[in-house]
Amino acid sequence: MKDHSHDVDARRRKLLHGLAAGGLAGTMAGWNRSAWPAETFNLPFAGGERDVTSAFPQKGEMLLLRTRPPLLETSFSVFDRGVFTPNDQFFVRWHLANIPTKIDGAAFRLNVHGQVKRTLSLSLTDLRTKFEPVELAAVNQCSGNSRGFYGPRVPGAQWGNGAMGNALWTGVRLRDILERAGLKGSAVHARFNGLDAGILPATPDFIKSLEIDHARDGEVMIAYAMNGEPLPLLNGFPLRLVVPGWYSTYWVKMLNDIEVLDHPDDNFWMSKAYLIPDTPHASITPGQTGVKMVPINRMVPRSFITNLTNGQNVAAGKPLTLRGIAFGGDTGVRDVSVSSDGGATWMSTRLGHDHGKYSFRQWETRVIPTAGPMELKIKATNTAGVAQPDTVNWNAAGFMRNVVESITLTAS
Ligand SMILES: Nc1nc2c(c(=O)[nH]1)N[C@H]1C(S)=C(S)[C@@H](COP(=O)(O)O)O[C@H]1N2
Ligand SMILES: [Mo]
Repeated sequence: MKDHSHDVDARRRKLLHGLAAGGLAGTMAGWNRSAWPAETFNLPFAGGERDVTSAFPQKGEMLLLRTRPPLLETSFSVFDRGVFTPNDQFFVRWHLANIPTKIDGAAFRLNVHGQVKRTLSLSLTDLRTKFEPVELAAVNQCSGNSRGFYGPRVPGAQWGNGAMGNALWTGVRLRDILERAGLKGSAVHARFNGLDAGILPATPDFIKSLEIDHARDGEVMIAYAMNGEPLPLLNGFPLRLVVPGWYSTYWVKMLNDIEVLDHPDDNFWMSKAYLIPDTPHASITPGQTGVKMVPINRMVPRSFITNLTNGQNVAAGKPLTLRGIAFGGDTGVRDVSVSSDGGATWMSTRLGHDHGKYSFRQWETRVIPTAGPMELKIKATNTAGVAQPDTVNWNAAGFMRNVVESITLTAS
């Protein structure tokens, strides 16, 4: 199986050098450059036509959902090329339009305040030299990934399956930062804010919080690098929160402020937005009311076929390689199984290298198609025994879709 881990290793060796040399400034030069899209691409649902753009700084070809604030989707074919998603094709999602277009890394400070014994104002050099560096492969997935596939349709960014990506994140443990500041006994939540803001003062600033025990679990990290390079500006240069196993709404980008609170955070983005039904698979029937809502949290398992697309013709009677990626959500992948008879029987696939429990994991198998249509299904089960649901899980916000995927091929 092909794997990007070697490229990542090579880039990682260059990382410290790179950060010392050019890595201390992020710039969005070219932000306003207009470029005619070379082509369009059709996501497989109504209204799924997208321009393919390479007009965004530090980004290669991306599917354009919205220009400002940017929503850029990763072409699904990228996920067939390896287990790590290249930075220049990593999806982009911002809520607020006022995003700094240039950040001076030398002047940048991360401030830590609130229910702490010592307030901190840390430079990027402080972070790289005064704290132990840590590395973790983890999937960053938007809560609304795959929303465009829902019926009934739901409002919000009409993503295909490309509002996700897997990267090797380098940074420091949030726990170490909080320990340096010294938490007071009154600490309840840690609240994270980035440099972006709304155009109008009335727009609620994008701020997210974690319970303090989660914040100091030793896994949540503040990343200054992604796949061995400084973060692209649009993915949060110079720092972003990485909350392994949790939806990326918590992964605050351009992070410059941490406030430790003595009460649960009930700001707009915690108490009004990003809520899910407190039901199995966060699923309700359309129109259902009176459901208890809770903040979205841990991810759930998913798996995808990456080397074949729906409707493709294949040769009958010859071995056909099936290949793809899976992730376990908030824990590792235990099994990825394939069905070539529409779900009646299942067969385990061979799993690729394990880059850690929060990473994409590749899988591969072979089938011998018989002539005619063949419905392929792919199902992941995580190490906690949680499997993808066989029927669509639906809610009004279009969050947490993780139904078993299926594609139909024709063998002749
Ligand atoms: N500062 C800031 N951080 C943010 C957001 C934002 O709007 N502002 N959006 C969040 C959401 S909803 C998503 S899906 C991810 C997207 O991360 P990416 O753009 O690096 O792929 O960023 C998260 N962090
Ligand atoms: Mo998101």
